[in-house]
Amino acid sequence: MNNKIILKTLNKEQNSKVPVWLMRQAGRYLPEYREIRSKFKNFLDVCYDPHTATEITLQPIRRFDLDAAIIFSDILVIPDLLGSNVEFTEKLGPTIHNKIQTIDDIRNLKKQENHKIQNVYKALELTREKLPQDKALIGFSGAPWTLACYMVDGRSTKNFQKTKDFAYNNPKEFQVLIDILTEEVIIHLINQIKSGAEILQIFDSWSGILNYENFYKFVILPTKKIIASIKKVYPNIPIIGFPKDSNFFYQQYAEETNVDAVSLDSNFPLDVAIKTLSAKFVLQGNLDPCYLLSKNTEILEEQINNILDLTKNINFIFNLGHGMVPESNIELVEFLVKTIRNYTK
Ligand code: 1CP
Repeated sequence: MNNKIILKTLNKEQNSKVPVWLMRQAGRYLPEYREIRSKFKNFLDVCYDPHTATEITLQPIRRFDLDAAIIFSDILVIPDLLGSNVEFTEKLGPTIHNKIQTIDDIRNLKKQENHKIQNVYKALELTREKLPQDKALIGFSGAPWTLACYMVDGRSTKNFQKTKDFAYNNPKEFQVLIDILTEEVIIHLINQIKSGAEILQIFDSWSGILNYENFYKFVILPTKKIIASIKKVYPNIPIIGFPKDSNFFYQQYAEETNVDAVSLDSNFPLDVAIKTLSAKFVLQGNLDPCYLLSKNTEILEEQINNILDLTKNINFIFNLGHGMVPESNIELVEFLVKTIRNYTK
């Protein structure tokens, strides 16, 4: 029997408790995070410092009774490994200095030698040593499509139109980029398992901007390959897929990629997910992160109870529909975790 309740749920074992963790549970809403962050200029240097990354990973676990820690890192470590030269600026977010603008830029992509990505694996090892035995450690990666979006557009945009334009006009070459990223994601995720990750989550934050044809090519097929490759070596490590904002395509994503669990964004109707997905897949997420901004607990409590009532008879992991925002109220996070902890199915 597993003493980690999130693993019980992911393995579909009988479980009267609802596990909980929160996307971006470590980060700017915590003063202890801001203090450490102020000592570093470039955000990725925080991720590449194993002791600092470990400390930040553990911060929310010390404060709240969460069931899992997610390693403090970022999806953009893979583009950085491939020579994108990623910098985070205060207001703009990530900037990719070596954007992909031509076919040659894809041909010239090269894995950087002795890259600091190794420090992410050291951080996982250190975190697993320090993490209480009843808590699980989550490793993660961006999915190929989302990584390609940042590599081609060069920064966060509304609709990543440069990436789409490049993909539509250079289908062969764009597929080469997706294939390179698919291989790197597989390696990155397997390295994380070897370093102590017990669960994996694949973030496809921009999958929701694609039409069906392109969703199939750039989201479903690469994710299917990633999961098959990992399952071949580690069949028992649960994998959570998060094809954010993919509404009608969620079902096919889950069926074809063979994920163990799907993370639902806040727009996906939970009752529909229960009807269409919960028989085969564990569900996670859905609470709008903005409910953590309120000044009082009542509005949040109603939302939590709605979700708990609806998911009473299914395998469910409590989480948000997207990452926590920096303005989140710490007391409400405490309240949320306690409410779920006190609930028995
Ligand atoms: O200066 C700071 O403190 C930067 C804020 C920050 C944090 C806390 C960034 C910059 N990344 C992170 C950590 C992070 N990123 C985690 C850590 C673990 C945890 O959840 O606690 C994870 C899982 C991510 C994943 C990530 N990074 C995603 C996928 C999830 C999502 O939000 O859709 C994406 C898209 C990124 C890119 C990224 N990293 C940071 C920023 C500002 C962005 C851009 C986001 C955007 O384009 O809107």
